[in-house]
Amino acid sequence: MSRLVVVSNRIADPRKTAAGGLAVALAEVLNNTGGLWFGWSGKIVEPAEGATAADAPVHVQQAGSVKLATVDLTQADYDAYYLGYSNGVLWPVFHYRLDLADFDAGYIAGYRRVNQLFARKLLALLEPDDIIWVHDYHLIPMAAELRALGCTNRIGFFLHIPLPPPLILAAIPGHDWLVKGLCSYDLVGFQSNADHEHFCRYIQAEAHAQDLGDGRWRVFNRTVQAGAFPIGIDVEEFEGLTNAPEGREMYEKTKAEYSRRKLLVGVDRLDYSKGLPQRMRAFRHLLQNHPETHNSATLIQIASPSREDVSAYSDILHELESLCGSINGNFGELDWMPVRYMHRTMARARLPGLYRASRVALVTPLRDGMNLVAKEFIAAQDAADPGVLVLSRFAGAAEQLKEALLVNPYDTENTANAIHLALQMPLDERRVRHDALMKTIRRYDVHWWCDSFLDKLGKASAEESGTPWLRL
Ligand code: GDG
Repeated sequence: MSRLVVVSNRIADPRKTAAGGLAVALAEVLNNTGGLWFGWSGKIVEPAEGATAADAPVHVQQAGSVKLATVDLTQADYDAYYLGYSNGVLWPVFHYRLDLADFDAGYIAGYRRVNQLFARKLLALLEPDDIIWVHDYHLIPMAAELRALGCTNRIGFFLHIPLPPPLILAAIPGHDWLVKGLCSYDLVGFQSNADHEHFCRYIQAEAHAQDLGDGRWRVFNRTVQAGAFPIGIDVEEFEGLTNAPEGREMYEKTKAEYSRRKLLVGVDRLDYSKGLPQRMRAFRHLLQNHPETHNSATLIQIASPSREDVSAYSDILHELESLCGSINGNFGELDWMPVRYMHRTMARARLPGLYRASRVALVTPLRDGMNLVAKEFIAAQDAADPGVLVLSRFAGAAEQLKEALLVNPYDTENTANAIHLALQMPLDERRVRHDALMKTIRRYDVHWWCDSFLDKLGKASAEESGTPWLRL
């Protein structure tokens, strides 16, 4: 069996439970193959005198049978590659937010420099038979940079965030360079059929790609395969967390504390893609138009701090704080606060208890690759008395989770009505919906995601993908 090499911007120590389902799933495959996980160390370190960023050492550490290898970044590289191009250009545009993109011409060079640095450092650690799996928007040009150094290993890529329609993608200066980078992989995976379709439409319209069938394309003089591989969660691991002492304790405490109310829950990174102000407006609309919800419904919103050094994030923080404050000010009573908002990260072991104690989950991003919170909420429910998922139609998860209450988060009134419906949904209907949702998340769990992607990548013929490798 070939060794698996995972490459991502940040790596997680798979032995730590806080790492989450994705790290756990990747760790399982990495463990089986004695694999390697490569990425940024998370540290910013300036080169020693006389050295350059290219001399950065690789830190190697053994975590069980998995090898973790990381590289530090300089401040200039971090600013251009991470803050600038990845999170100032790709993140907003891929989430359809051209208005928030900062197309500073200097960023792209830093983005490319770090991808080249990673490629050079990784190459030295590779064995001929390794299968390489690169993750996410920070590292789109990795395969092309590895190819340029002579790497002939099989390389796959998975995009965790959405891919926008061709005309939005084409607004990025150098979009053709990025897509050429994608086409240097042997297999490119997307979260949803919609994202996959955007890729196909782009390469047909802009690069005259020829459809070879079965997701394979002839483009830029080579063959690339693409498909949708919706990511899932480790359902069993999450059920285990729900029934573990900390999960149960959180559940009991929350149930007791809110015994007179129905709880609604939102758990998101504080990010403009997650639609938090729109969600608060919908909740306010509910309170305005359904007085019976006063004193009886409480929304707990966890907004975990995220990318606080990117400026668009402080705007969303202030908007959210002001909305929560005004809702509580206008509707709250001495013994009832409609919104409990926490700008903190909650321990992972406590999340399932909070989900289980909640009657309704609000997962209403304006755009999301998948959204794992939706799946975690389903997995944490008591099947005999389950809660209801209100889900944005613009989350990748909406393609799979048809039995949720699907909403358009831009439509305040309809979202408020869906929340109202969810709060009142009879037990029979909640059970039927939950049962169907549970079947879907069990079938398409994180192991299915890993296995189906790696199976396809393993079968993608390196010979067929062919040379010459694309030079970016
Ligand atoms: C990207 C894509 C795609 C959140 N707050 C806390 C906390 N979380 C955990 C959740 C969940 C994860 O973080 C968030 O996952 P999402 O899927 O919602 O979103 P992104 O972080 O934006 O991830 C997304 C994902 O990649 C995977 O491909 O689904 O579309 O944007 O697991 O539980 N965890 C803890 N405390 C918190 O306060 N411990």
